[in-house]
Amino acid sequence: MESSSSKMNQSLKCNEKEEYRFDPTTHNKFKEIMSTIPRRKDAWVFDLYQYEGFWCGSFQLEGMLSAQEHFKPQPNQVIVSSTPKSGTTWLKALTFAIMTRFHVDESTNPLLTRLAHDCVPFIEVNICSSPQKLNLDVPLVATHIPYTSLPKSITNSSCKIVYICRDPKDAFVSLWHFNHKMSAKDQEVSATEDVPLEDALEFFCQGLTTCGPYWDHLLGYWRASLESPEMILFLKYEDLKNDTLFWVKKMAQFIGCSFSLEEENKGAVQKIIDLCSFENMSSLEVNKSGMVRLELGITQDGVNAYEFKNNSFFRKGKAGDWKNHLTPEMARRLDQITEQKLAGSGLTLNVTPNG
Ligand code: PAP
Repeated sequence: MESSSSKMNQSLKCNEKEEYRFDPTTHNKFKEIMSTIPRRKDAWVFDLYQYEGFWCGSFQLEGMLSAQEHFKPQPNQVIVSSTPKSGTTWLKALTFAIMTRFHVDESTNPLLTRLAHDCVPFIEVNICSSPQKLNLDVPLVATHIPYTSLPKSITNSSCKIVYICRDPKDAFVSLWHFNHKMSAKDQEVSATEDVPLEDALEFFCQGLTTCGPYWDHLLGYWRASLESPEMILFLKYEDLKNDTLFWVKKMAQFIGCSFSLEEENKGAVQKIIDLCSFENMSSLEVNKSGMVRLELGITQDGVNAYEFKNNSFFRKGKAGDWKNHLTPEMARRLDQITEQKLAGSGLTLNVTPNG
C-alpha cells in the first residue's frame, strides 16, 4: 500500500489552484433560473431561492452554478461537506491539520493565525478571490452544496467527501445565535436582531433556511454514503466530540493520510486534536478578534462579499446546548420531524434526549 506521505507528496506536485472568474454565460443562466424558481424569505427576511429541492441565497445559487460549471477536482481531492452550523469549522480545521502535517511546522500552522474558513475555501464561495490566498497546495475544499447538486466533476470522480451532521436542535440554536451576530456588508445588522426563537423555528421546520430542508441535506449524503462508502465518510458531530481520537484516525485513513504507528506513538493524533479543539481555537487571537470576508459571488461590478467576525464561528462548541434555549415542546417538534424524515433510511442521529 502506498504510504500516506508519498500520496500526499504526489498530490502536492499535481495540485493546481482552481480559478473562477466572472463568467457571463453562467451569470445569464443564473438570472434566467432566478426569475423562474420559487422565492421565499427566511426568518431574517433574506431572500431564499428553491433550486433542485433546496433553499439558498442568490449568491450561493450563482456560486453553486459556477462550481457546477467550473470546478475541477485535483488529484486526491478531499471535500468536506456539511449543512451550516453542523461543525464545518471544526471539520475544516481537522482535515487541514491532518493533510498538512507533513509539510507544515506545528508552530507555524496557518490555523494558528487564520480562521479555518480562510484556510479551506468553499467551492461555491471564495475559491477564486480570497485576498490573501494561502501558498500551501492542499487539495482540500469545502462545500454546503446538497449532494444532488454537487458538480458532476465531483460525483463522477474519485474525490473523497467527508460529511458532518449534527443534532438539528443544536444546529438550529447555533444558526439562531449566528444570525444575531451576523454583520453583513451594506446591511443593517439590527435587521437580524429581533427574530424570536419561536418564529425562527417555524421557518427551520418548514425547511426555509440556507441549504434547507436540513434533514434532506443529511439524507442526500447519507444515501450516497451507503451507495459509495469508499467515496463518502458520514460523520456525526456528537461522535466526533465523544471519541475524537477514533474519528480523527478514521478520517485520516479515509482520505489516504493514515497516521503511522510511529506518528501515533509520538502523539501526532493528539496534537492535531488539541490544535483543533474548541478550547484552543476559540482562544486564538485571530479567532477572538479577526474578521473573515466570504466572497459570495463575482458580478460584472466586482466581488460581492459578506464580512463575519471570526468569533461568530465559535460559540459554545457543545452537544446538547439546545437545552438552554429550546422549550421541551420546541425540542419535541424538532425530534418528531427528525424521526419522520429519517424513518426507513437507516440513519439515526445522536439527538440528546428531551427532558
Ligand atoms: P458554518 O457552517 O457557518 O461554518 P459551523 O462551523 O458548521 O458553521 O458551526 C458552528 C458551530 O460549530 C458552533 O456551534 P455552537 O453555536 O453550538 O457553539 C461552534 O461553536 C462550533 N465549533 C466551532 N469550532 C469548533 C471546534 N473546534 N470544536 C467543536 N465545535 C466547534
